[in-house]
Amino acid sequence: MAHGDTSGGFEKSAGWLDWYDGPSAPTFRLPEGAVDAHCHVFGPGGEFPYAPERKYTPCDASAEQLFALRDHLGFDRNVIVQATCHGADNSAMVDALRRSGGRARGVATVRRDVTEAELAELHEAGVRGVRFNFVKRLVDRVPTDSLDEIVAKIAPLGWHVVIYFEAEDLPDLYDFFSGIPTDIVVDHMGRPDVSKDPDGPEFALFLRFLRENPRVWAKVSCPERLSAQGPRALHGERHAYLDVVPFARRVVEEFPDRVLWGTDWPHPNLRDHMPDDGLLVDYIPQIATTPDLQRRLLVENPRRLYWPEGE
Ligand code: 0GY
Repeated sequence: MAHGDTSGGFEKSAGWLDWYDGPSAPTFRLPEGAVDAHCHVFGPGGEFPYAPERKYTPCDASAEQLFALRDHLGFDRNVIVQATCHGADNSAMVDALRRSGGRARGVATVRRDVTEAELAELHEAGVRGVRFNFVKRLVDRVPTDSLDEIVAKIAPLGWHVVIYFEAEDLPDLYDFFSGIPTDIVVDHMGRPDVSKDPDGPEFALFLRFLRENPRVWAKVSCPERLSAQGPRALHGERHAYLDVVPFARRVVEEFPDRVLWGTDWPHPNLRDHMPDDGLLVDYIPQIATTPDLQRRLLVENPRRLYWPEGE
């Protein structure tokens, strides 16, 4: 399979950018044992067909390609998150977990009729969480009505819930999310509008959500997706996405034990630019400014959540 192909007779969505082949070597040296806590695998479509209800068809991005990126950037482990283009068929993600030699854990998407046996199989493969997508462009229906039922099934396994939503929807969903009884991980800081003031009411609500709910964690990931400025380098060629920094840095500094970071490779649905993953790694020391914060963000926190049993 060549880079940028989509196999299995599927046609890649128009305007879809291929993931960046040949990422640069980061200048920032990741701490030993670092975890890329948000990334995906796509297909290959010929082996793991894309879901009929998908809102986009990506180019293939295989487990081998993900593991090559992991080694190139200097990560030790991955958390592979189920993406909507595979719906509730977790087989590509599970296959990647099984090939990882224990170096990947997963977050699945399941339907309300998932059985105990299916959950046990996912657990055995390395799944430790279930994802609910509230971003309206990505799903036919937001999963408000199925969430409670699914959470009742996964809670006994010690799994957590991953939620993806946009900042403008948090006021309506605040109470609903606050009632989830498990740990909750929010993708990409709840997608703040970074053209707004980090001290303004919209981001203040997100910070309040974290303050009032000690079981809520945040991924301070995806500057490339949130940035209005883009990868423009302002203070030296390896500093990019500066408009996102004040948001992410604030979350890291106030909640250093409840933050995670991931590349989001292979970066679905980006139409303006495709990030160089080496440059994304160099973004990390701008938001986690000391070795202690970096170790918590990249090693201790993800390991506590995904490898609580230790090595
Ligand atoms: C991400 C972001 C996006 C897509 C998905 O599951 C998905 O399809 O999460 C997006 O389009 O913002 O984290 O991969």
